[in-house]
Amino acid sequence: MEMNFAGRVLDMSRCHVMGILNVTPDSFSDGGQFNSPGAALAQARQMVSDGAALIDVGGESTRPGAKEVSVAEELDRVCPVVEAIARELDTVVSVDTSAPEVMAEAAKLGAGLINDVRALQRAGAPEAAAAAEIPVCLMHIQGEPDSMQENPEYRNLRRDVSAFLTERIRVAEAAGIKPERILLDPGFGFGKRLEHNLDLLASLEQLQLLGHPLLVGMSRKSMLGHITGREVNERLPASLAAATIAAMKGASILRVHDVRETVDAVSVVTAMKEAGR
Ligand code: 8Y7
Repeated sequence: MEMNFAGRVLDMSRCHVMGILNVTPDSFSDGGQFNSPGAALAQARQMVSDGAALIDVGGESTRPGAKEVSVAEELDRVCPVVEAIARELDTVVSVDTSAPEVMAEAAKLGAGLINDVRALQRAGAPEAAAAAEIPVCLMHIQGEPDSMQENPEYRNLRRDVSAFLTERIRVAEAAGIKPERILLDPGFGFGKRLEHNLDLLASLEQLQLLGHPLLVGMSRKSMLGHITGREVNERLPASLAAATIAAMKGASILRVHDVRETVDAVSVVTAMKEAGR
């Protein structure tokens, strides 16, 4: 169960930690802290030394209600950082983008994963991802980030999420993306209320049945705020509990802000799984 991320190979039967690196002026939990390429590289270096196997570089805020950025602006923010991390650090560089131009350019600069919260729904995205010849994460989303949390409804949540991902896999493969390069993500918080997020977490094993490794992101999200009543910067314990549950349930990659702490939590799950085999 290995996956090749532009030359770096990860065993997807184990759980890895992906550090979040926002290069946006407006991200919800660490907005504006890492805007220059040098500061971003320093933050990435720290996350890699804390045990991040991947770094997810994002230049478009997808928090509910965020404004869209132009492709030119996204390229400006993301490319120098992708290039610097790929050149300097021993880690997989993931590019968090929905824009085909950014996918193509980032892959040229050494990115090893395309993380598209719109699951290649933008025109030209499936073809760009196929041509990049690196893995892609297809995430479930209902609606668009600016309006997705307004009143999300499902006929049958688990079936709807599964059907959406199955269709996106079909589109990806039709464009020439190899099945061994596809990861899936239930998209916690993307057009979902608390009850939806909890049901998807409870049934995470079901998504594995689609036959692709899972990437999940719950770090500091409002679902954890709703459960605990904590503000965004006080959600580390809840984030670690969520990460532990996802690792137990077989997630291959956890997208998180707090790398060091999450690596420790995951190491307990991994140690238990190894002992139990
Ligand atoms: C996710 C994500 C975000 C997620 C994947 C946040 C970019 C919102 N969440 N990508 N991106 N999965 N694959 O709160 O859950 O971090 S942004």
